[in-house]
Amino acid sequence: PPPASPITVFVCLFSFLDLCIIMSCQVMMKHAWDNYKRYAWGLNELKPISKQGHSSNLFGNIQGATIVDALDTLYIMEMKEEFKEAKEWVEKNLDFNVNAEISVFEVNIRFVGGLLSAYYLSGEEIFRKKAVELGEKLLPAFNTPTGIPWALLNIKSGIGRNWPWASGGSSILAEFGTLHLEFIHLSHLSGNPLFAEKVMNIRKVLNRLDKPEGLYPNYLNPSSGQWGQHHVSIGGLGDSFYEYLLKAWLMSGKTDEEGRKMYYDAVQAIETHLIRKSSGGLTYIAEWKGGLLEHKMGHLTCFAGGMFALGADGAPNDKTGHHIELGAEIARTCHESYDRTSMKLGPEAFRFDGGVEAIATRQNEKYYILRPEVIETYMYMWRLTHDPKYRQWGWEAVEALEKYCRVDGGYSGIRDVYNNHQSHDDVQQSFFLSETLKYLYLLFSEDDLLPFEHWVFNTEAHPLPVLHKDDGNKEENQK
Ligand code: DMJ
Repeated sequence: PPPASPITVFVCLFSFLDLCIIMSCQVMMKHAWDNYKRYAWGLNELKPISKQGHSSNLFGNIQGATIVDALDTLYIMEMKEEFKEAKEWVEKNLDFNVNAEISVFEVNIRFVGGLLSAYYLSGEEIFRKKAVELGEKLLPAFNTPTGIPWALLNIKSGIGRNWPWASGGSSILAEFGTLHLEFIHLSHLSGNPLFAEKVMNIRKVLNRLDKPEGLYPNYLNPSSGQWGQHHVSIGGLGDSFYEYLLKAWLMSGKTDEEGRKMYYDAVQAIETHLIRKSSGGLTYIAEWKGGLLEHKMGHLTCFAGGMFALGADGAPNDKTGHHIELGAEIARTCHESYDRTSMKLGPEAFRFDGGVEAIATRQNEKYYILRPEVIETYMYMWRLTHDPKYRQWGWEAVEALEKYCRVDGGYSGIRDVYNNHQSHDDVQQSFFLSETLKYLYLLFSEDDLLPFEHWVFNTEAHPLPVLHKDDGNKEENQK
C-alpha cells in the first residue's frame, strides 16, 4: 500500500490510482526532505539512522548538496514552502569561496545542473547568478595540455589533478564527457562563450583519436591525449558520456549533427561488441576489457534502456523500432535484477556467468544505495510506449523502497538486497531526492509535465530547456 497520510488514504480509497501514486511520491519527498532539514540542514547529505549530517569528499567543503539537488524536485512537486526555504538557504549560505578540492563532475551535475534547472523553472535570478559563479570556478580544471579537464580541482588555488587510482594518470570518460549540457547553458545564460568552447574542444580531442573497434575506453590521459587502459563500460566510468552525446543533439533542437553522429556510431559499436543475450533470453550490456567481455552489468548501466528509447526517433537506417525494442529489453533485464532479489530492489551489479542470470554473486555487489537508473528507464519507456507494465514496475519499486529503505529518520540504502534481515548503510544520497523520487513522480504524471520536446534531463535528472537557434536573439530582443 502507499504510505499513509490522511489525504493519500482518501484519494486512494476513491481509487484515482495515478493521482494516489503521485501523492505518495510527494509524501516520500516530504519524509526525505523534512528529515534532512531536521537533522542535517545545510550539510551535504543525511545519515538517516544516526540522524546527523553526512559529508562526502566529492564536494570538498562546498555545503548543501541535498538542498541544491532537491530544488527542482520540490518545484515540480509543488512543494512551495520547502522550495522557498531552500531558495533562502541558497541566497544566504551557498558559498563557493572555499578552499576545497572537489570532483568537477559531481559538482557540475549536482550543483551547476541543480542551479540551472531551478533558474529555468522558477525564473529566480539568484540561481542563474550562482550557477555562472560556480561554472567560472570550474574553468581552471581545463588547464591541461589537451584541454581534457582534471577530475579533481581545488577551487581556491585552481590546481587540478586526477584520481590516484585512474589508469596511467587518466581523466575519466564519464566525468569529462558529462559537462556538455551544463556548459552550453552556462554560455547561453552568461554570454561568455568560454564554457561552450571548453566542451567543444573535448569533442575535438575525442574525434582525433583512434577508437578500438569504434569503442571509447574509459581512461584518457589529459597530458598526452592518449587512451589509458582499454576498458569500455556503459555503466560506471563510461555511462553518461554516451547519454550526453544524445542529449547534446536533442538539446540543440537537433542541430548538433556532430553529437548525433558520435552517439549513433557509438551505439552501433556497443551493439556489436558489448550487447549480448543470455541463454535465458535476457539482453544485457557487458563490459569490455581489451577485447575480452566481462558478463556483468551494473545498476548504473540500466539507464541505457531509457537512453536507447529516447534516441530511437532519430536512429539512422529505419532503426527506430529496433532502438525502442533494445530499450524495452534492457528495461526487462533490469526489472529481473530487481525481481530476483528478496527485497525487490536491484543490486549494484549483476552477472550472467557461472550459471546465474541477472543476479549478484559477489558480496560486495549486493548493495542498493537508492539509485535511480532502473526507475529512470521505466519513466522513459512509459513516456515513449505507454505500456502499463512500466508503471506497474515503478509501483513495485515504491513498495520496496517503503518497506526496506524508509526509516524514521529518512531513507537509507541497503547493504544486501538478497537478505531480508535489513542492514542499512545509513546514507540518504542526494540523488534520491533529485532523481529517484523525481523519476517516480514523472512516471505517474501526464506527459505534458516537462515534455521531451522542450526539456532534456541532465544525468542528475535536472531538466534543462531545449535551445533553439534563435533563442539567443529572442532574449536579446526582449532586453
Ligand atoms: C548520479 O549522481 C548520476 O545519475 C550519475 O550519472 C551516476 N550516479 C548517480 C546515481 O546513481
